[in-house]
Amino acid sequence: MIELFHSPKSTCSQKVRLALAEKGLAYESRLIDLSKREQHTPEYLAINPNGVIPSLRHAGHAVRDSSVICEYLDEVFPIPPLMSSDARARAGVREWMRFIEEVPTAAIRVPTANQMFAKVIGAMSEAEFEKWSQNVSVRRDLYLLVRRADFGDKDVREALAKLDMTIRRVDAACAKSAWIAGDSYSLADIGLLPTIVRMEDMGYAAMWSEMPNFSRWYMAAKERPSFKTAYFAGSRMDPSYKWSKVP
Ligand SMILES: N[C@@H](CCC(=O)N[C@@H](CS)C(=O)NCC(=O)O)C(=O)O
Repeated sequence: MIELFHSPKSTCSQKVRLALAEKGLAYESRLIDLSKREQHTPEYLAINPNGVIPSLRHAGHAVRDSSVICEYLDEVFPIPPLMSSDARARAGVREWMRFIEEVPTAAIRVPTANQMFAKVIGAMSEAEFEKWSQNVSVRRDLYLLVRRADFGDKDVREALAKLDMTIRRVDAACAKSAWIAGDSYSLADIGLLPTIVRMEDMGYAAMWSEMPNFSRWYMAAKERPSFKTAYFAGSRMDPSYKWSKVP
């Protein structure tokens, strides 16, 4: 049995849902409400000590981190493959995965945080913030940044420059192949897709309007049946979405 601890709008959860859907795997959904800090409950921290989602439990064994989970699923359920059988091609996919984790995945958190929780976190007293940020050691840096009085435009601009660099690299890669890391849809495509969907939902689609290869890649990725399954109702960011109260 596969259990997935996730939330509809979490981009990292979306990655794993895309991989599960590509494999045609059913799972028990364990929803974690981030606004209620359910990621910090002792029960959840026992599954994932980082206090982040997603986590997967397969036959009672916990696997954490979206990319690790995706690779685990690909190894345990190899058909259809999301990695090549050739070691060099696999290295190519992994190079993209690491780049995607380090650059665009980190960058998208800045405009997301700015839009979703800057107001709430910025308005917290020191004591409220300390209470709220308990157990979030892996995200504390971002939250501290968000608390800075001038958090906003400059940080978002820097993040968008990294996202722009990513889009350009993908556009160049997709001039040579159908998908990011070759002619098969792979974990590299899955790794990037949720970031781009989030960008579209935040109104940044104009950034790739002049990039035909990138645009073709994005359209083809959204046309796969796995997209509809992974992005069930409520998974996209509502443009008017704002956290309205201190969680
Ligand atoms: N490297 C981790 C990062 C997971 C992560 O940051 N998850 C976010 C949601 S996309 C989260 O749980 N945030 C909770 C929080 O910031 O407290 C992965 O890919 O699974």
